[in-house]
Amino acid sequence: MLDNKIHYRTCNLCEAMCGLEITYKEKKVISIVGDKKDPLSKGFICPKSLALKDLYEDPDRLKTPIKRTENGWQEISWTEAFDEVEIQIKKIQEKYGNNAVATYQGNPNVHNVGSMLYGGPFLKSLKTKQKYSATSADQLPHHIASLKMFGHQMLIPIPDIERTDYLLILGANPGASNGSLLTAPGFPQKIKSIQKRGGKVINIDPRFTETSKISSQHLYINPGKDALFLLSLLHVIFDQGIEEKTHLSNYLKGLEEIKEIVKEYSPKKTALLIGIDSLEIQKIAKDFMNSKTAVCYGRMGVSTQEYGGICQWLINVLNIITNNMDKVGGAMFTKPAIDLVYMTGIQGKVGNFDRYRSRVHNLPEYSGELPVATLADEILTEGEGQIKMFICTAGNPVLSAPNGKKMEKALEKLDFMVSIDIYLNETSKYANIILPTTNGLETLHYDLVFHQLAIRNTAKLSEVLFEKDENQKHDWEILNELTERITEKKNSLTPEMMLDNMFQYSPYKEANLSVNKLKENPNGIDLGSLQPLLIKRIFTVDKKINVSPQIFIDDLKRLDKELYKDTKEEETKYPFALIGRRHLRNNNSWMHNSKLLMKGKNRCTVLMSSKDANNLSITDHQKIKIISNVGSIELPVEISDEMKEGVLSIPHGFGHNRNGTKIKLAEENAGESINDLTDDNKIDKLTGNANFSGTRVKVIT
Ligand SMILES: Nc1nc2c(c(=O)[nH]1)N[C@H]1C(S)=C(S)[C@@H](COP(=O)(O)OP(=O)(O)OC[C@H]3O[C@@H](n4cnc5c(=O)[nH]c(N)nc54)[C@H](O)[C@@H]3O)O[C@H]1N2
Ligand SMILES: Nc1nc2c(c(=O)[nH]1)N[C@H]1C(S)=C(S)[C@@H](COP(=O)(O)OP(=O)(O)OC[C@H]3O[C@@H](n4cnc5c(=O)[nH]c(N)nc54)[C@H](O)[C@@H]3O)O[C@H]1N2
Ligand code: SF4
Ligand SMILES: [Mo]
Repeated sequence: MLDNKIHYRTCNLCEAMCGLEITYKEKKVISIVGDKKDPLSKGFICPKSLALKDLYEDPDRLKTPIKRTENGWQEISWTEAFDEVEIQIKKIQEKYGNNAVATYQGNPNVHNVGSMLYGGPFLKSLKTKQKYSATSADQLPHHIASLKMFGHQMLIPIPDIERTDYLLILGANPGASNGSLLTAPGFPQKIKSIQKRGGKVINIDPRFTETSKISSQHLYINPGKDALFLLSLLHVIFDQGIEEKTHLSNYLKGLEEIKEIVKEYSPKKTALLIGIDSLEIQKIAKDFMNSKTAVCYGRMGVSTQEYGGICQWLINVLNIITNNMDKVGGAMFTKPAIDLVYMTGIQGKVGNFDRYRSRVHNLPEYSGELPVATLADEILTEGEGQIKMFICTAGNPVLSAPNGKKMEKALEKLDFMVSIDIYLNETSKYANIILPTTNGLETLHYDLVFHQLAIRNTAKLSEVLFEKDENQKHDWEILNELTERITEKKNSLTPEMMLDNMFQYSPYKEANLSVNKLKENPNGIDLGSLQPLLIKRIFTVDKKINVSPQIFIDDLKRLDKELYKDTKEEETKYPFALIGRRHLRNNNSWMHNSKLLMKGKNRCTVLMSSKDANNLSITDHQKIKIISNVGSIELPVEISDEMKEGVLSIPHGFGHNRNGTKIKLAEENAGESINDLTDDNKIDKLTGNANFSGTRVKVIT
């Protein structure tokens, strides 16, 4: 009889980086609990981590490359698969040019060290401008704000939620999402701790969410109006007068400009549009500025708005002018063990914006990629530069990109498609070849991205728990093989060797970090709390923090023109504004095949306020049709006074009712996809980010 063994690792399913203690025997997980010795998470976990066992054991997971033939899917050898992909890339690029091959990198790439290290060289080898990722359906505005203000796309301020006295949360629901661009395992407990310390947490959301429930105060806002709300907060704060000199004062430029601009946005003028009383706006502004420390945090719900860029810019401005930027208890910057921001910053690799534009819709490039909202049209629109081949890595754009039905039409039209994925799902079913990868417990993990975004500096390496089967490949092995075949150059570095190279540049010299040292410390190593450090890292050309970048100032003209326009006609035709929602036991589109997570009642419902339901004589659980200008879906209603009147909510990531997939449990809990309603032509015109929040819809009973 073999004994039970213990394995420590970081959960890589969401951004929280919780430490896990896994008891196992041979190749069987016996239990997963929180690792109390993990210096970041200190024992916290959520129910999703337990699904790592389901993922490992899932009979639907692909383990061998498969090829779509006239007689259905056929298993093929890795050599045959790589040969065919190589031939197709070369053939199509030769015939139509490099840009005829497009790529899309989905969310799990950033949670996978192999994909992070080998994805870049692979994309580079293709020499194509048609690169896409989930970034432009998510956090793109954060990057543009950081690039334009601080001079580096990844210099993203992290709210110091463990030390702040006042946390203002807009468009984020850490109570369900566990936090994003803010790695803070146990976020909900931290919200409660702020209040226990005598501080306040204010939550602004069109829905009374899991986060609202534990906040000191929740205020309903009309979807899409946060830019106006932020402008009005700044109006009140400048009006009160702030002269205090800060450690950043000598490094700021553009203060006078923003001060002048916000004069136009008094709460009296904006309150009605925002849906928050002007006295409340004034109170929040004054409390924010008078708190010893305060920080404003805005995520998905504000990034994916029509003015997502303006929102993320103004959030930074608010934190700066109230003397809360780069300050304990305010918005801070990290110094991780592998300090990618610093390493790239000193080399001048800070990111780019708008060097060129997309072919069909003239949308701006961001650091070599184009907005995913235009991907389908780039495939469908004929002419020079049309996409003919598509390589999708750990992505499910049929369910995650706006206007999923159009995406399906586009994928059908391709000459060739490859998916690097663990499932035959709504997107990969359009591939000619699927290259399956290892996942979770079968992988080595070091978080290159989320240590960069965490509330505390720590370092942790997770070793492989269960060795992969002989025929399986890691993401990095697939990406590396493809890169070698295209470039005809051999790369024999493993992820461990690359990590060791990077540790040599670690700012923690005295800690002597290396792969081996981290293997000896499987719970992780604490490197201390965040410290002010921005001045040494301002990467703008003039070494100033730009409080009023011209692109945002210019974009305010669009806001002025559009936000005050008469929308009665549209609102009569489509009386409801639609928003999304996350659930603790969902993970975007791909974890609905886990038995453990699918327990409980149907989650893919439309939330509607009782007043709206009464007006339309809709009863609880009644199935209704929801219609937008791009499509319609049918779902049961859940009457819920969490919702603001006139606003509906549907979770994203469902819609597993498409034929030809192999995800049995997900198919049985199919739901419908909200992105069959969202419009690919609705974007933040400044950044190109998808605009999901506030999609106009009507309902038919
Ligand atoms: N309406 C609406 N749309 C949204 C959102 C929203 O809130 N509302 N959210 C947006 C956001 S924030 C994001 S990040 C995107 C996500 O968009 P995507 O990244 O396109 O979608 P995911 O659902 O994360 O799909 C991940 C894919 O990776 C596969 N996979 C999982 N693990 C691995 C692995 O280890 N290796 C490989 N190779 N494949 C793997 C899964 O099977 C799945 O096919 O969706 C966006 N879309
Ligand atoms: N359980 C779970 N956790 C996840 C994920 C998941 O799918 N499930 N996905 C992961 C990913 S990829 C990401 S990016 C993060 C996202 O993490 P969060 O940003 O916390 O995402 P959401 O939970 O979608 O929260 C967005 C909030 O914005 C609100 N909102 C919508 N429109 C507006 C608006 O116009 N104004 C304001 N003020 N609020 C608005 C919504 O009601 C919602 O409460 O979560 C990550 N964690
Ligand atoms: S919060 Fe995120 S990282 Fe932590 S256990 Fe849950 S899924 Fe894993
Ligand atoms: Mo995301």
